[in-house]
Amino acid sequence: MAVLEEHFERTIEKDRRVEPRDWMPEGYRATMVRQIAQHAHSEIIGMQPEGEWITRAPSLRRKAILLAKVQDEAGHGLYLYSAAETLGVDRAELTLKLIEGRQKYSSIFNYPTLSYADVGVIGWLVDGAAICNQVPLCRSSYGPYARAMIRICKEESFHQRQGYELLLTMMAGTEAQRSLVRDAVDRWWWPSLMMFGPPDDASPNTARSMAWKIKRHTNDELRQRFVDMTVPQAEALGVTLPDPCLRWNAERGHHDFGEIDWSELKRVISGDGPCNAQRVGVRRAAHEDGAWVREAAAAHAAKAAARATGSPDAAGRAATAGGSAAGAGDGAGAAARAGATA
Ligand code: FAQ
Repeated sequence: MAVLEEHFERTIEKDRRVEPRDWMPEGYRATMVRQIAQHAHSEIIGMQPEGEWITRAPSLRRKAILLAKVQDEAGHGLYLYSAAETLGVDRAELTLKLIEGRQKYSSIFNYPTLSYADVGVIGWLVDGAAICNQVPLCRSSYGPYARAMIRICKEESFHQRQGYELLLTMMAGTEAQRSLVRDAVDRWWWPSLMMFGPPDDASPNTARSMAWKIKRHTNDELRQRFVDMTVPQAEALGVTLPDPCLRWNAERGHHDFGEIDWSELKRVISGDGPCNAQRVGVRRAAHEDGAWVREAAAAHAAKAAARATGSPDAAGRAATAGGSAAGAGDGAGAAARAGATA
């Protein structure tokens, strides 16, 4: 045990990656499962606010871009659930925890998208904040998470640009379009700053996660980086960020900004944001609607295994699974039949 522990400590110290079969302290495993699961849930729930605008996109081009972006978020969720599974947890179990409110997802996705400008602002600010937070996670100590993050960051970078390009187009349009952009920026600015988590002196996990090199920067460091990165982009866009205290501080070499309403973050995280119930409700309904697909897929896999091994046991299990899938509805029956003849 002491040898294994020493090996783990050396891996962290030498900045090497911890891999799934390596020994790791239970606290490290639990922290990774917590962070990766919350991150995966955020990507999946995060499809909803923008997804609501796919059918209302103002042109075919905008619809194609938005569809691609929302599909990317689904892909990110899947890579991340796969990374979590390397730690010995089951994706079905994680999904259950999400829809029963036992696991968190990012506060940012509990706000409504009121106009098409919100799609642009989410791309610019929310994906911008996500990039700031996630680029350092490409060097996170857990191998599967760090590697998943590389592709995710490349795609987030496309998302951020498409959002900014949409806003540039709207700002060059009519006064009504500019006003939609300003309104969206006013609503999303403060919640975007909250994405980075509580301030360092109220962040119970940061010190341990930094020591294990899971996190490479504190919440406040990343929040500051985001503000410094975003201010010149706002100027180029021609919008004013809704913070009268926002100004360059030459002494610090950073922008100062106003006090964040931490009570709002607490409220939203604890389930009382404007859209929490709706977001989890939609996810729960999608999960329940998909039950027949899972059952049919399991029946098909069992039949394929039975055919491969010629095992009567497996064949029996296949028949039972196929029967329950067929009982789940018309679609399930069709899928089970397809499985039987495939
Ligand atoms: N919302 O001690 P800390 C995206 C919780 S993906 C909700 O500071 P930690 C892509 C925290 O979990 C966005 N909960 O925690 C996209 C902890 O609770 P616990 C998601 C929050 O882990 C774009 C407690 O508060 N990104 O946007 C929040 O050291 C557009 C104490 O906090 C990630 O998940 C919050 N904002 O630091 C998709 C990135 N902040 O578990 C669609 C990976 C804190 O102890 C459209 N995660 N909490 O009960 C991280 O970097 C970290 O987990 C932090 C939190 C920085 C989020």
